[in-house]
Amino acid sequence: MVQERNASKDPVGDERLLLELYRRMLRLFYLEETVRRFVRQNKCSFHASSRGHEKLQIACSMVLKSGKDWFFPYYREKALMVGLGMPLKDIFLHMLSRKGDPSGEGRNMSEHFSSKPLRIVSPTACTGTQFLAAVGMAKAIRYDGRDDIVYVSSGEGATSEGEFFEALNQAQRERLPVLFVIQNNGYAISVPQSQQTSSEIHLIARGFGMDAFRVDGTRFTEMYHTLEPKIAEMRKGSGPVLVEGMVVRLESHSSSDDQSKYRTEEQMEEVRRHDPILHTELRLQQMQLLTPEQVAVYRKEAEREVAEAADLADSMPPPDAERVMVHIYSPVGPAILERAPRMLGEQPITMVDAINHGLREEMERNEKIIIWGEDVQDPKGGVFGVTRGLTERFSGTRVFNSPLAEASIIGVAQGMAIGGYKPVVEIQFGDYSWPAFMQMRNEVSTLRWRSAGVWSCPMVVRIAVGGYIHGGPFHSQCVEALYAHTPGWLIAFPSSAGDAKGLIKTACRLDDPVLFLEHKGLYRQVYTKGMEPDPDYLIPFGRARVVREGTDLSVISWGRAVHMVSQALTKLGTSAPSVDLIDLRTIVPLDEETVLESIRKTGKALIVHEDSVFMGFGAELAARIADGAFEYLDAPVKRLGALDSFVPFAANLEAAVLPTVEGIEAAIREMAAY
Ligand SMILES: Cc1ncc(C[n+]2csc(CCOP(=O)(O)OP(=O)(O)O)c2C)c(N)n1
Repeated sequence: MVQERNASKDPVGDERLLLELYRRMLRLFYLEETVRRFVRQNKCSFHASSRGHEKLQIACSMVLKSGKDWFFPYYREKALMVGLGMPLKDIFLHMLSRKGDPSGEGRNMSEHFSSKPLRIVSPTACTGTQFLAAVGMAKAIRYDGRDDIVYVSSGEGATSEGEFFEALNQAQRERLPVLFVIQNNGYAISVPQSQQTSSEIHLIARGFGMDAFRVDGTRFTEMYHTLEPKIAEMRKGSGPVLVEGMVVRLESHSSSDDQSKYRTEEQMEEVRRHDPILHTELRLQQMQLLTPEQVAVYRKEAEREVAEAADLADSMPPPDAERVMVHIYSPVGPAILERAPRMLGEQPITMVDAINHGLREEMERNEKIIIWGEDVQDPKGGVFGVTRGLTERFSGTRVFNSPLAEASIIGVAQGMAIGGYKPVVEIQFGDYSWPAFMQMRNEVSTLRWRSAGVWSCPMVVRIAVGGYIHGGPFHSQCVEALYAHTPGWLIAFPSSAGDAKGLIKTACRLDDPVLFLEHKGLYRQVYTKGMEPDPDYLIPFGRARVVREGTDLSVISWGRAVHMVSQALTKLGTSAPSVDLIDLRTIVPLDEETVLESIRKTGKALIVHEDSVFMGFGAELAARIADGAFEYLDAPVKRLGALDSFVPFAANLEAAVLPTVEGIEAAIREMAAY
């Protein structure tokens, strides 16, 4: 270790801080140089250098508390990792995607660091999605009454994403402890900031009423002096802060980019004048804190440290390919005692009541369950009344309205789930789940897997779906097929009150994200009513219900279509074939065995669903039947669903597109005659 020369007081009041900054920046420098070499050697396929951002990132690591505060970083933050104390070997294991990579065992792209002990939550490559999860984590911290701070960062380009605005809005409205750190290097790949916005990032945040300011991110003293007191205030509950750090990008956007195509040599010359490391090195010498000889020793020491870590990581083999499917789902399921339910009361209940009672019972059992969504709070209790009475029973802290922003509903739920809560959120209509699709498809679904089981976000997303309510093209969609195509989610789609209660209760106890699809045409239907199962009755996911047994034809269905099949059979009366009617109840996991067993008995399969036929979930079922029961089939597998159209508004047009009882009747007759 170098002996530092005694010198005059530095501007921060503690010269050790400057020396520590320098030491960490040097580590970063050699780290980036070594990664560059690994890229040239084809050992690393994605490198986004943090050179030019390092002072801002390390300053943040020095004003925040590593291991206590929470970090939702982006892909250009190696310097932050060094600053927070991530072991250099771990950084290389991740950059090289080697066995033992603690950021995700080689599943996540390099530059996406994660660490449970350092509270660095595994990021995705999506620009801007992280803002909402950070807000959710800050909410969890607020609920716990702790004084941790949540750091979330991005470049200036990513602030054009809607999630950024949604996050500013919610963090400020709830005065949550989120530190937004926007690293403005002037470019989003090749796009200059002038093509992103006519405003300035900190001014945008001020528009939300947030405490926001701009600093020169290449100067330590200014940043440190500005940030330190702000952080202290934030710990006392002053609310969110946004800092726009003006930095430079010294390298190309990434190893896949060549900035010489859009930045001139003169521009680069100017940028290099702001090199944060050279600046500090010069300053330390001007302040007589280090001699040129000591600078050389500091450099050598950092270079050696980095080289050792790089060699160690480089000696590791690639990750185990056999484990690639591990951690898509949790290995832990709820303990379910399989038995017939004990029925409560004298009167049958509707599906709305069943879900409401299920939620009520689970909230009583688990105080971590928090419900939010558009209009869910009392007195309205949801546009379909499913959550009615729950705010009154459990308070507005546990059941409340969200802003009208679906990406926020899901993104914030992810963060709160990571923070140990169990969000049970509502998306008012399946048709409006699409603003949240990025969160559902890339964030929530992948978290457990991409972090190799280190992070998870179990939650329930209730979504009202389905047509036959004259809701037109934007209040009628059946969304199961699009979501079933995304691993990581479990999907329930009940057709009766009793099943709805048993399944929502299980959903609330599962350790995975669950999509709970509720057909709004069934909510208050007389034919979905049933006696109420007791509070201990849980239905396992992946267990279909055989609605009626028969020998001639298997009909596989779910949701409202199950009732339409029953109605068609009633209409057929004595001329009906003997039908095995299977209600899947859950789409994921799929009870393939019950389906195949039925077909082995009947030799014929008709799949009936409400969603359109092309690429509907019936296509998957038909393929599985072909794979698993081909030798038993006496007829081609038939699918019946909506036309490959949108659902129109006028009653006669709606009837022309969605499946009809008459159509099902005809299909059953046709199959029986085959
Ligand atoms: C949602 C999304 N859209 C596009 C991309 C592709 N992309 C990756 S980085 C990037 C530019 C981001 O620039 P900025 O936010 O300024 O950060 P910087 O890389 O400059 O640090 C783009 C367009 C992405 N990863 N995610």
